[in-house]
Amino acid sequence: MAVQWYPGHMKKANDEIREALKKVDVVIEVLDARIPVSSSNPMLKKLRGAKPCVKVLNKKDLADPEVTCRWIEAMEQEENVRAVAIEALKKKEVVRVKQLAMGLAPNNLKRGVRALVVGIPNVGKSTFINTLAGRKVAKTGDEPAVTKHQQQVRIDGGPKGFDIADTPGVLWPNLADHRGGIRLGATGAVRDTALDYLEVAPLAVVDLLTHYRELLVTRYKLKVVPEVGLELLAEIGKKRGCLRKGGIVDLHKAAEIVCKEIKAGDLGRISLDWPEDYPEEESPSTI
Ligand SMILES: Nc1nc2c(ncn2[C@@H]2O[C@H](COP(=O)(O)OP(=O)(O)O)[C@@H](O)[C@H]2O)c(=O)[nH]1
Ligand SMILES: [Mg+2]
Repeated sequence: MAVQWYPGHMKKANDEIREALKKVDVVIEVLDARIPVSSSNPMLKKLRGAKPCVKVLNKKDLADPEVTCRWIEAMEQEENVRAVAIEALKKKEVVRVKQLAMGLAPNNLKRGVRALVVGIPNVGKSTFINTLAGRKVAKTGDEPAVTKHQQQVRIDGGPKGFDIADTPGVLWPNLADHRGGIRLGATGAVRDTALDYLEVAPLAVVDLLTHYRELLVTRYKLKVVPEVGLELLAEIGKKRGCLRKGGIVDLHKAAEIVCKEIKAGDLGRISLDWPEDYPEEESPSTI
């Protein structure tokens, strides 16, 4: 993994978030719309307690719209939680998050509403803050963990104002959940160079086969569709000419192609976490 999370770092991040939460009225939790559970932090729900929360399903342009709708519905079952799908570069959609946050905050505040933006690396927190602020206040990038220091940003002043703070420290994803780790890898939340393509791709293609068989068959022009991950990957490799001497399929090359194309959204709009895979009591974010 590009970012190593050690118990010491996790404790520090936990303490920082706990302190930062005391100062705010609302939490804005940014998630990757394709993997709203796998891209969540396992401790956040507990840390947040009863504090109101807007769950932002960002990168909706890459996710399956129908699945995203169902996630929103499921998330809003929780009291004091609103959920919305956005593209962080679209001002109108980002402003909607602000409106939802203001609607959840106590209405007797003399000062403006204060919100804390939280989320694991690479979900689009900085992009969101920049779009809302209308200027580049937070560094963005395709690399996880770009934000190292907390930043406070005034969006509007006065009693009707709105202030946001970026996550202090770095929140980690649920490292105990292997399935989630694979999905984080497949969507590019974990940096390419550190990714073991051959570990991610066979499981990712089986994931895709479950819900997006047609997209997979169309993209790779598959005639034969094996159910076993490595065999399916080999079939894709053949179609893409990933062959070594003697006609042996170069699985590594095939795995790299598949990972890059899923990450780029080349297969179409896909969601890897589905609400029915996560009954409430088993949700990793409630651990
Ligand atoms: N397709 C798509 N990409 C996005 C969106 N929001 C952010 N990104 C990209 O995701 C990457 C990580 O964004 P960044 O704001 O740095 O994430 P942070 O680590 O959470 O602050 C960048 O390459 C962004 O351009 C979105 O709504 N759609
Ligand atoms: Mg950032």
